[in-house]
Amino acid sequence: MKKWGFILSTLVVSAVMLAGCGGESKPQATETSQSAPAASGNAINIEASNWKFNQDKFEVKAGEPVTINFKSAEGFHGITIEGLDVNIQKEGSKTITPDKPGEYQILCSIPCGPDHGKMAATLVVK
Ligand SMILES: [Cu+2]
Repeated sequence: MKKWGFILSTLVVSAVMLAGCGGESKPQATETSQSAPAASGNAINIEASNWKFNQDKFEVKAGEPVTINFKSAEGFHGITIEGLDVNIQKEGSKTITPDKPGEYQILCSIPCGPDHGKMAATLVVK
């Protein structure tokens, strides 16, 4: 919870700073820099639909914290990552630091329908 509070306040401070700087520069420049915070830090976005994930493979670096953002874009799904402490249902985020390089199976954790068993992706830790 503290983390989110920090991120939120950082965003607010950034927004205020951008607004302050924007007074003298052109509006286009402000818009471009506003998209920067979303890309900061290591994060992967996994989206589930009926019955697949948005990517077959997700790559992260070993030894670096990565935030896994999960969302059920269609239907009701969840994810577990075998060998890693990740279990998110419907939607949510979890930050992990995978230490060991390798390939980890990402599976749907909710019996979601006829092709539930086909829902699989790979997390590659390099
Ligand atoms: Cu499922």
